[in-house]
Amino acid sequence: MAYKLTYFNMRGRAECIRMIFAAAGTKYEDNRIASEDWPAVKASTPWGQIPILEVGDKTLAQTITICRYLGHQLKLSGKDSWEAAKCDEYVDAVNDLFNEWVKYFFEKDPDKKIKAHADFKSVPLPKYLSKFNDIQSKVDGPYLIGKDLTWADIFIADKLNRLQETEGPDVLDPYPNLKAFKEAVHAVPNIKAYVSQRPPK
Ligand SMILES: N[C@@H](CCC(=O)N[C@@H](CS)C(=O)NCC(=O)O)C(=O)O
Repeated sequence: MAYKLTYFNMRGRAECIRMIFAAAGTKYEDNRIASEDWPAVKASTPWGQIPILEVGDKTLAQTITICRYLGHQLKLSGKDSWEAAKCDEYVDAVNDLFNEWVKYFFEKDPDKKIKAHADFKSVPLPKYLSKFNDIQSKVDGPYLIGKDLTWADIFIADKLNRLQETEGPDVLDPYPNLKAFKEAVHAVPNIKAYVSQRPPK
């Protein structure tokens, strides 16, 4: 199967997709477009946005859909339909957290941004991190769903990495199970090798 991933020359939404490919040891074309080329590419995408994944002559859009599809293709969706559904649940939940994060992160007004950031840190951030920490503490294994790595683990570990970048490297310290989970995902040999040589941003 020939896979071609198209995104900007940055981590952003595409990084979890690159990490899924890395984890599975699957080759793909990492098509990183310059922002000046975006208007020409935009018209050819299904929803006017990237990332997109071309699979042979077919095109798939929407980050989570692409991750879920690759999870099934590359055997990273858990052992049964229940575990596959838990992957969806946890990714939807971390996405809810990031919907709150974007409210402060992309706020242009400096005063509103300070207030929105304080709100984010006081309510959704601890709510979601403590719930994920609790979920992980009940799993027999290092990940969130079970003993085996899933695409949801990779998606969520990448988001936790983003939180460490924006909220500070110690943001996971009050959540030891979650912190250990994030580190376990990044210690998977194929992921570790990929992350050690990826572009800095
Ligand atoms: N729901 C989409 C959102 C994709 C999205 O917002 N992509 C941004 C880059 S992160 C984009 O294409 N921006 C350029 C534009 O909208 O013209 C997904 O999850 O993939």
